[in-house]
Amino acid sequence: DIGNLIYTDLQPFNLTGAPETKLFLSYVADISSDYVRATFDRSSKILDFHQPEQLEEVLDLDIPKHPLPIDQLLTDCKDALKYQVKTGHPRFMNQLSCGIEVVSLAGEWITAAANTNMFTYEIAPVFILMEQVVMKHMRKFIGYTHGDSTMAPGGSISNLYAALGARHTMFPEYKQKGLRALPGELVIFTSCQSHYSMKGAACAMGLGIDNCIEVPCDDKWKMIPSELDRLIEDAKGKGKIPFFVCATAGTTVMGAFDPLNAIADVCEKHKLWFHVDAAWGGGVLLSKSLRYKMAGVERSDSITWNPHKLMGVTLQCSGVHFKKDGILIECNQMSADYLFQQDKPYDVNYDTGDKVIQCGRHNDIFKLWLLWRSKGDEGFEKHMDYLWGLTEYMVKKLKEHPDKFELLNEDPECTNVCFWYIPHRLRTMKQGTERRKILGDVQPILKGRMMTAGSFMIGYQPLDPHPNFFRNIISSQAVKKEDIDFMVEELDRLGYD
Ligand code: ABU
Repeated sequence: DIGNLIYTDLQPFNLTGAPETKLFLSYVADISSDYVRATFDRSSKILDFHQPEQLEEVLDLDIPKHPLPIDQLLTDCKDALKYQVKTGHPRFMNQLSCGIEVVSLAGEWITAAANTNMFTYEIAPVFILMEQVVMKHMRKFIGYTHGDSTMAPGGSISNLYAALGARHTMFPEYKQKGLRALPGELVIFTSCQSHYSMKGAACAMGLGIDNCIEVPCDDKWKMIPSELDRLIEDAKGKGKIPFFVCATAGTTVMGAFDPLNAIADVCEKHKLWFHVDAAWGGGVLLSKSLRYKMAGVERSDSITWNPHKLMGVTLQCSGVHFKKDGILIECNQMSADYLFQQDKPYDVNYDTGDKVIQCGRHNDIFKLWLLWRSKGDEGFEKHMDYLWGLTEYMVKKLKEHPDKFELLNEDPECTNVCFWYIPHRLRTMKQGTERRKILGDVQPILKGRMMTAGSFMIGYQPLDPHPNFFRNIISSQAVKKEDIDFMVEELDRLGYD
């Protein structure tokens, strides 16, 4: 029994503490495995919802003055998971990243044990090589024959890297001189349905939100290329300097794919950098029957693609890929002598840390590599096709009940199914502003009820001009048709009145 021991009884403090250390870690692994088992148990709740002040009461979060015994630490581990939302539960369809793939989880465990930093080959030799192999493999799916890539902490930062690379290509002097090197105001173009990170990039880069121009979309939420062309001309007419166009492959709310070939034509005409934010939709590239949605992606200069979304890799796992090699290092290199010595006993091109604006970089590759090894390309193709099959099933189910569900995207391009649940009292109410207002008020109430019940979770949001509606995401391999059936029935049970 190790319950009364404290941290100094374990390694590295106690040099003879290997057996106790192993036992402690095996208990922790058991807690984690039990949590995974409960996650996949459909009879378990997704969450035990507490308001923040209630949760503060039931949890002991204080940092003590004196060491706590191992038993308490094990209880702390259990408690942390007890109130956590089971994002891998088959009925959790709330975010773009749902589900837990156990091979990827195992990868995350090993990653933590290796506890290294991805900035140099010196301290992460295997993982650096692994990253190069996987990034090259991803670039092959994109259609880049050469190029360079880096993993980054999330899609927003990946998009920022793309914009930084574009600016550097156009104005290399910016790196030394900053704003003084620019002949005028730089402008980014992105669709009105795109992720807010492009606005964030415009802020972070000193352009300002006003210089992140939103291009109107058509009735399928896709960027209109002729509008892009018009807005570029308009910006030029005002003396501004367009430099970057972001197309979206899988918009956050509706899952729309922008027409990449037509946007590429506009970019070529104006000689602008063409970036594709495929943080969400990138997984379609792995399926022969789905990759047509991103036709033209090979014409892009850069692309963001998050394996922690459709590919189901444990959070977080994101990357940005460039068609041309050398941009990341030229743009971001600071040559810190203490880290990136040029006279190391190996080829220092393998020290990838100077390609990014971060210094410390988490190892996000092992879990992706291990998962990809487990499935092969073939397994990932099946994985994508499965998600799309379930999405079709869900749309069919909702269409069977037109009195209860009103679909916003009747033919979803991605796995986002957007709809209103219509409570009984509204079913006979005539269409109009009043009904739409009530409908918009009802969805958050219903969301609150599902969180209290803990039976399933889906997200909601308004999207101009539409009031609040649900966005159901299918991105987990755990979801089955029975979960869709359950959701349809449960929405009606919780929201009927
Ligand atoms: N763009 C980050 C993910 C947002 C979502 O899960 O809905």
